Amino acid sequence: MRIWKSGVLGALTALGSFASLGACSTDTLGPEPMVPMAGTASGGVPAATAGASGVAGNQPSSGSGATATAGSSASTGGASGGSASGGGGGGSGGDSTRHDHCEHGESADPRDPSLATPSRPDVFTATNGDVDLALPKAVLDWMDERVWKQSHDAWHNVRRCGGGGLPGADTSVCKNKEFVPENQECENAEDGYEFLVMHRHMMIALRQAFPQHQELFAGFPTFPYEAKDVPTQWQSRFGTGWTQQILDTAKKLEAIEDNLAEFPTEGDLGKFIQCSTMSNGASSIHGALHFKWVVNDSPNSLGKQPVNIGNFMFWKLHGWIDTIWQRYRVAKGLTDSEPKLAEALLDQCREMHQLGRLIDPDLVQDPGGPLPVEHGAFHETVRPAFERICAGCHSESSPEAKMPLGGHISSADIVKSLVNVPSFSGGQFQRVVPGQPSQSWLYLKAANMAASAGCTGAMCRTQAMPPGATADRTMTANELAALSKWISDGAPAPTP
Ligand code: HEC
Ligand SMILES: [Cu+2]
Repeated sequence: MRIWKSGVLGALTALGSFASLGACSTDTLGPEPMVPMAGTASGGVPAATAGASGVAGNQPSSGSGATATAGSSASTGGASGGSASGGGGGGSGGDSTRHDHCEHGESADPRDPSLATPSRPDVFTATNGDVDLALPKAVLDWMDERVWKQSHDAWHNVRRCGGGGLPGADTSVCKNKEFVPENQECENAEDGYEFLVMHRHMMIALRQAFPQHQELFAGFPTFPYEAKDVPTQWQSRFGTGWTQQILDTAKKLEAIEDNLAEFPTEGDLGKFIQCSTMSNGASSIHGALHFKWVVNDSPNSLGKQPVNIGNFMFWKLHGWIDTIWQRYRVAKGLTDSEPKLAEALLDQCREMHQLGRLIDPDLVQDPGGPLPVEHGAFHETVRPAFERICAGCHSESSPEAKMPLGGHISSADIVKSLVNVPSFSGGQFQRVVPGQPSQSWLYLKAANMAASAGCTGAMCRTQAMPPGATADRTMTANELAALSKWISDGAPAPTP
C-alpha cells in the first residue's frame, strides 16, 4: 500500500486545514450538474437538509452554463460553499474544469432513479431470526466505491490514538502521525464539534448522491421513546425500552431551546451527545441508540464501527442527533451561511477523503462519480494535451487501440495502461518504456517518428497520431517535450 508522503500532509496539517488539498483535481467532462438540496426530506425532517443547504456549495452558480469555456473553471466551479476556504485558486488546467466533491458537492448517482420509490431499506435476517435493516444495495455500492465504511471507521479510530475510546478499535491508522487530530475523542468541545460536523458532512453527501431518496438518510423526527417510533422490523426488539437516565437525557435534548445554558458551544452539545456516559457507567445517548438494535451477524451491524454506516438505523439516529444540533444552532441564531460551519464541513470532507486514499490508494471511482485528486508530471504536464487532442478517440469508454488517454478516468489508470504495457498495433514496442522516449510507441506515434522506428511484426501501424491531423490538432513542441521528459524521468505514476 502506498502511503501518503508525510511531508506533504504534515505541511498541510500544519496549516490547520485540509482545505488546500484537492484544488487540482481535474475533471475534463466540464462542470458537473450540481444538485440543489431539496428543502426537506419527505416525512418532515429538516435536520441536516436545513443545516446543509447553502453550506456545501451545492447551489448552482448563476453563471454556470454561460461561460463554460476555456479558463473559466474558477467561475463555473466554486460557486458558493468552497469560497469560505479560499479553495478555488490556481488555474492549472486549460479547458478542464476541476471537480472537487468537497467543494462542489457530490453529483447525483446514476443509480438513484432505479431505487424503489418510496425508498425501502434492505432486510437482513440472521440465523436466529433477528432482522436488521440496511441501506439499499446501490447506496452500499456507492459507499464501497469510496471506501466510506473504512474511512468512517478510520475517522473515529484516528481520534483514539491517544488511548481513549473503544478497546479493539483498529488503531493501525495511528502510525500516520499527520492524520492524528490534536483533539482526541471526547477530550474537549472541539472534538464534539468535529463529531457533529463529520456526520453532517456524510448526510449532505448522501443526499446529494441520492437526491430522489433523501428520506433514506433522514433521522427520527423525535427521539424514539416507544416501539411504535421505530420501523416495524425493530419493534419486537424494543424490549423494555430505555433506562430512566436515557429518557431524561432524551427529554433534555428534545427541549434543547430551553437548555441552551447547559451547552455553551455546539461542541459542548456534541461532546455531551457522544461522550456523556450515564452515572451507572452505561453509554452515552449516542451509544445507547447504536447498541439497542445490534444484530451481531448482520453485515452492517450497528454495533460494528467498520460497517455500521451501511445500517439503515445509523442514519435514523445520527439524523436525529443532527436535528437536535440544528435546533440548537437556530436557537442560538447561527445561520447556515456561517463561514465557520462551511469551513468545518469542508475540512471534515477532506479528512475523510484523505483517510480513504490512505486506506485504498487505488481507489476506483464509479463511472459517474468524482475523480480522485491527483498531482505529478503526467497529470499536470502531459495529460492536458491528451485531453485536448487525443481523448476524443482514446476515451475511457471506448478507446482506440484499447488505450485510454483521457475522459472520465483517473491519471493513475491512464498511466497503468501505458507503462511497460505491450503496444496493440506497434509490433515489438511497448507503449511507454520508462527512461526511453525513443523506445516508447506512445512517444514515437505522437512525435511522428513511428514510421522510421523499425517496427517489426504483423501489426505495425506506423501512422502519426492523431491520424491525418492538421497542425493545430497535433501535439506542440512543448507538449512533446513534456511527454518526453516524463518518460525520461521514469514515467512516474501520479501522486494523490
Ligand atoms: C481521430 C481519432 C484519433 C485521435 C484523435 C488519436 N488517435 Fe491514436 N489511434 C487512433 C486509431 C484508430 C489507432 C489504431 C491504429 C494505429 O495504431 O494507428 C490509434 C492508435 C494509437 C496508438 C497505438 C497504441 C498501441 O498500443 O498500439 C498510440 C500510441 C496513439 N494512438 C496515440 C495517440 C495520441 C498521443 C493522440 C493524441 C496526440 C492520439 N492517438 C489521437 C485514433 C486516434
Ligand atoms: Cu460515526
